[in-house]
Parts: sequence; C-alpha cells; structure tokens
Amino acid sequence: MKWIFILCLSVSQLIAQTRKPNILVIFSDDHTQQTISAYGSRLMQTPGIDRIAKEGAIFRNSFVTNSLCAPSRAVFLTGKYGHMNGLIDNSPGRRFDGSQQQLQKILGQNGYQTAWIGKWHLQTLPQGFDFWRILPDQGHYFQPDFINMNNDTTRYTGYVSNLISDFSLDWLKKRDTSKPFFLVVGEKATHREWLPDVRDLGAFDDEDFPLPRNLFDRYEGRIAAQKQDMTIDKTMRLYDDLKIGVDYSKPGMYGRMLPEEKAAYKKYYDKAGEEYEKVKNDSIALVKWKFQRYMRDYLSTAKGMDRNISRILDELDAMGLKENTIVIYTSDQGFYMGEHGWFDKRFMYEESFRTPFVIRYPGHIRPGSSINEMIINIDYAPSLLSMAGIKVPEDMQGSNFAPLLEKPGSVKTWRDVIYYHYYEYPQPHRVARHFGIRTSKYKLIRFYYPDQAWELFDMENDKMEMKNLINDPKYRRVIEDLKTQLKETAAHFKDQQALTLMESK
Ligand code: SGN
Ligand code: CA
Repeated sequence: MKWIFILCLSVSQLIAQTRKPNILVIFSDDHTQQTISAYGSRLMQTPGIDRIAKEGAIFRNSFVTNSLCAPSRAVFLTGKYGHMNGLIDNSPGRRFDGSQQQLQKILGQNGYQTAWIGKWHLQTLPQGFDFWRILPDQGHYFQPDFINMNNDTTRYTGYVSNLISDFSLDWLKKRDTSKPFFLVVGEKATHREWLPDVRDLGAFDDEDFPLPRNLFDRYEGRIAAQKQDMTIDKTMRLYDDLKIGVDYSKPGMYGRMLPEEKAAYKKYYDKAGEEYEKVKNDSIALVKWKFQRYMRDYLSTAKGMDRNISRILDELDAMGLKENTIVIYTSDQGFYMGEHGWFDKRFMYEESFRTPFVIRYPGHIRPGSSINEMIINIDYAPSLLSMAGIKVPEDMQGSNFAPLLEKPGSVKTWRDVIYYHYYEYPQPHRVARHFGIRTSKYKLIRFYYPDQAWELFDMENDKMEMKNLINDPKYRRVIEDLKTQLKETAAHFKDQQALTLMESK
C-alpha cells in the first residue's frame, strides 16, 4: 500500500505564500455524479457545474468516507474520519463538537475572512466563522427559516437555492476586501423531497428516462441490500415525495408556499395525479411511473441549483475575483437514481460512495484537466490549506491533492486504496453498518450490524455491483490479500472499532 509523502513546497504553495487565494466552495446535498453532464450524464445538462470543470479540473474518482450528510460535513471541516472527529451519523442527539480544530479556524488564524451560508446540519452552531447564516436542520425549500448569528430564526420569502445565492453574493460584496476569503455556499438542493422552483416545474416532462438495468434488482447474495428500506417501490411516499393528493392548506412544506406557488404546484401535480390513477393497480407500471416522476422532480430541483451556480460564477467573475479564487463544486455524497431500485444513499456501492468534485483556479489548474486518481473528502481540508500555503496539521488524515492538479499524471505515489465506514442503523432507511475498501479493481465490504456478511465485487467487470464473489473459490487469494489491506488501512486511519471487529471474526 502506498501513502503519500510530499516533501517539498509545490509551485502553488510558493505562489500562495505571496498572494493567498480566495476559496469558494459550493457544497450541495445529495447531488450525484450520474446527473451531472460534466460526468457524462445524458439525463440533463448542468452548465454551471460543467463550467467549473471546463475552466479547471474534474476529479473522476472522488469518494466520501461515510455517505451521509452531517458526517460528510464534519469530515470536510476537520480532514478526519468520523471516528476521529466524533460525528459518525445523523442520529438525534449526536452533536458535532465545534470546539475542535477546523479548516475555517486555521484559515482565520492565517488572515482569512470566513463564512458558511445555507445548509449546515451539524446540529451545534458553527464555530470559528466570521459570518454564518444557516438553515435549521434540513431546512425548507419554500420560505425557509435561517438561523442568524445572533441566534434569531427568521423566515425569508423566496426559494431556497435563490436565497442562498442572494445571501452569499451579498456577503461577498460587503466583505473586507483587504483579506482573502473562504466562503462555503451550503445548498439544500437536491435533498429529498425534491421540491423544484416553480419556474422549473415540467422542465423534463418531454423526457422518458431510461430505466436503470438493475431497477428491479432482487439483491441475490447481498443480505444488507435485501433488508434496506429505501426503494422507489416501497419506501417512496405518494404524498411527501411524489406530491400526489396534496392538501396545500395544511401546514408543513407545502403550506409554506405562497398562494401563487401553491396554485402552480397544484396545477402541475394534479396532472401527475391523473397519471397515477391509470397505473396504480399495476405494480410494475407503478414503479416505472414513480421512477419517472422521481427523476423529473430531482432533476428539476438540480436545474434550479445549477442555474444559481452559473449566477454565482458570473457575479464572481464580474467582481474581478476570477483569477485569484479557487472555486469548488462538490456534494456531501452521491445518491441512487433508481439503481438497485433505490433512492437515498448510505451504501458503499458506487452511486452513493462517489461524490462530484470539480475545481477551478485560473493560472494554476490547466482548463479541462481530468484527474483519475482516487480522492476522498478527508483530502479537502489539507489540500485547501496547502494551496493557501498554510502548514497542514499533522492530525488531519487526508492528503494534499494539489500536486495532482499541477501536473496531472506526474504523481507516482498517490493512494491506491479508499477506506469507508458507515454507521447509521436502523433509522431512517435500515442500511446495515459496514466498512470496507475499494481499489481500482475490487471492492471488499464488511457488514457487521445487524447481520455479519462480507461482499466482494469486481469493479472492472461488474460495475453495477450485482454479483457478490465472496464465496467464489477463484477469489480466495484476492480476498485474503484484500482483507490484509483492509486491516492495514483501518489501522492507518486508527479505526479501532473496525480492527476489533475483524479480530473477532
Ligand atoms: C431525512 C430524509 C431521509 C434521508 C435523511 C438524511 N427523510 O431523514 O430520506 O436519508 O434525511 O439525509 S425525509 O422524510 O425527511 O425526507 S442527509 O442528506 O441529511 O444525510
Ligand atoms: Ca446529504
């Protein structure tokens, strides 16, 4: 196994020491690579995100440590796995310890002005930012409340993606221009229940989306997949998710809409309700119909967010900030768009294990760069610190990926194993606890609660992860070797719980 040793200062670090770059991170929620045209998606066009990739770089193999919202945000800010930063799941009562070392605090100590605006989800209030305005918990799409720094909660009129951009641009315009900035724009889109902006309703009505080949997966040989509760068929809700039969006079997410928004929604989804009546007694037709509706809502929500990303880029460039600003678009994790019959995330299978990551830094990253090395969200904090010429604390667990950007293909010592650990069980989707590794060729997963099970996938020949090879004698040597690597990797990242579990069996 190879680990990375960067001994000398890179070019970007030397430059950063003279003039520190601004850093703008657009951090969305549940927005997955399969729906982004820069990643080859044919489902929709995402010109805003694609522009960052075109003018900078796209990481084709970008992963998370734990495919869940709050844990992912904690990883971003600390550069550490959940078992080290203390936040392993979203469960009520689990609170992020904001007093610990975090990216924004280190940047602040090095002259940066820092802000987080939008979805936050870490339960405790942000610490170490000069400014924040956050959605409480998951937040709402229409007329959302935001918590302000004086701890008051205010309801704002508007659609969440537009408001988050308004607040972010406003902060940028009013910031102290004598300092470099670090701004995180925390998007709520594309989180469940996928409520599009009114102007995007019907944007995909002419499309007939291709069904994923494993939409009707029967989960043979994969016990955790058999027992989950996140299918389009059984888990997706008619009222809340598919917007059928909605009573707009009731309080809640629909009740927050303005009268004209309610009218537009009612008109649009009444038509969907008529379609539902035609398919509701045919179980196969019903799943296919729900899949199409889910795609339309999710992609329409993504469309509104992507338009806002274009808007933020336009304004940033118009403010003369293009040259000296690192712009990143990423999400807290990926998502299932019907693959395995699912929505949601959590599993170490590709669709939710991956997350988009594109980065622009004119003059430092060659436009149109495409990076194949495997990065993981523990890398974000150390990489940003390095690019800003700031020493990376030794206890951060990620690696600096800046050298990959300077001369794509020239770094010979990058990691060849990605480590994952997911904890949240049983609520809300009954996905068993598991940890594992992925190499370029294989994925080994150990499920440990409530059931004990191992899974092995050949990632070159079974990209959809349908065939668990763990009991195939042909792979005995491969499995032994991967188990050794899994132990070494868990030890490297100090995951004592995983090590103990492997010792017990
Ligand atoms: C809510 C959703 C779940 C989702 C979690 C976590 N249910 O509980 O479907 O998995 O959030 O999402 S909902 O009925 O409230 O929509 S995360 O992105 O915050 O991790
Ligand atoms: Ca999320």
